[in-house]
Amino acid sequence: MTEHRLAALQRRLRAEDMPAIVVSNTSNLRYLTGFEGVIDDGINAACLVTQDAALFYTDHRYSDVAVAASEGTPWEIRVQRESLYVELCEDLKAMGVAVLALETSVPYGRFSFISEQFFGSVRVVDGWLDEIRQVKEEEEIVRIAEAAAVTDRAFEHIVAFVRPGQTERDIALELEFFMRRNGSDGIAFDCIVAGGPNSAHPHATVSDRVVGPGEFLKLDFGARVGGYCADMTRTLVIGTATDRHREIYGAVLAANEAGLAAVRAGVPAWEVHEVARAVLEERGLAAHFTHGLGHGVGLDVHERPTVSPKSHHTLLEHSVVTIEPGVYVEGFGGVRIEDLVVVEEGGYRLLSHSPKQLIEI
Ligand SMILES: [Mn+2]
Repeated sequence: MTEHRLAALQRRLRAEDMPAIVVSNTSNLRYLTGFEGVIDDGINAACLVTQDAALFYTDHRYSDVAVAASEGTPWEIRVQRESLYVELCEDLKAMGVAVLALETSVPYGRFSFISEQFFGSVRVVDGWLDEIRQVKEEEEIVRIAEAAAVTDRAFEHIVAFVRPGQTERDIALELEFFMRRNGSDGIAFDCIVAGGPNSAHPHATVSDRVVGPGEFLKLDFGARVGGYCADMTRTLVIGTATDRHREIYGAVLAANEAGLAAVRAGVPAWEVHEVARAVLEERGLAAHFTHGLGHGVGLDVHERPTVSPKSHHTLLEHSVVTIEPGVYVEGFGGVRIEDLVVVEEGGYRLLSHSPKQLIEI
């Protein structure tokens, strides 16, 4: 049951003296209502939450399942007659709500439409749901851990599968198929499989390039279980590793371990980034580490907190974050080693259990 999530949002409304908020971001709808099997990426739906009411608007395609899912919850289902937001604005008027909060993620067209339809004033608020979502409940952590376990099994499978002569696309498809075949509903994001020079691009897109000896092969992928994502990166060497491969790999692994060791509840996220970056600095490789150390993971693969030099977030107990330092050498290749962890009071609990020693294939 997810009533406490709704209650947390209603507390925020009271604290901010805000009469109501419209939530239409799909992950936020899913989180807030807890409706299973109702909300998909194509849904036409919105939540209207006031300080003491919760209304879920959708159209007739979803009305039966929404009504069934809402049984025994505080949610009242409203089925669209002509236009969802016209009717929502009429309800606001009937309730006497004069100020309405919208999320920053609301598309501009919808923002304009609501602004025109709503007789009162509109205010955009930042991150209210993201803040609530940052601290995971036990059942959410269980799902993320399951997604991480499927991801680990996919890594074990792909290490046995990969051969020189395959293309990045062959390997990415195999990863995706394995995960979906073994309990992943869809995947958390498009698998990144990047060989040789392509591995020097942090978020390379999968190509038809053939993987060959003497190259790094970077694999960044994640399963999704019960709506919750996993995210892990491992980097292999095809053929025999050279001293250059070992130097870069060893530096990234040391940065990954230092970053993990800095994780605990209450630490500013930027400090954890800095600890890992300092390890690469000592080895003269910090200039090749060009992104943040990590990010929160949950219903979305990238969510609060941001673990980067400019982050103002703090690691909170029961947040789930990645620790993923990387070194990218243009024209040669790149290494990233990414683990998923639960932040705990005095440290962390590792959810990614795939081996991290250098693997040569
Ligand atoms: Mn990641």
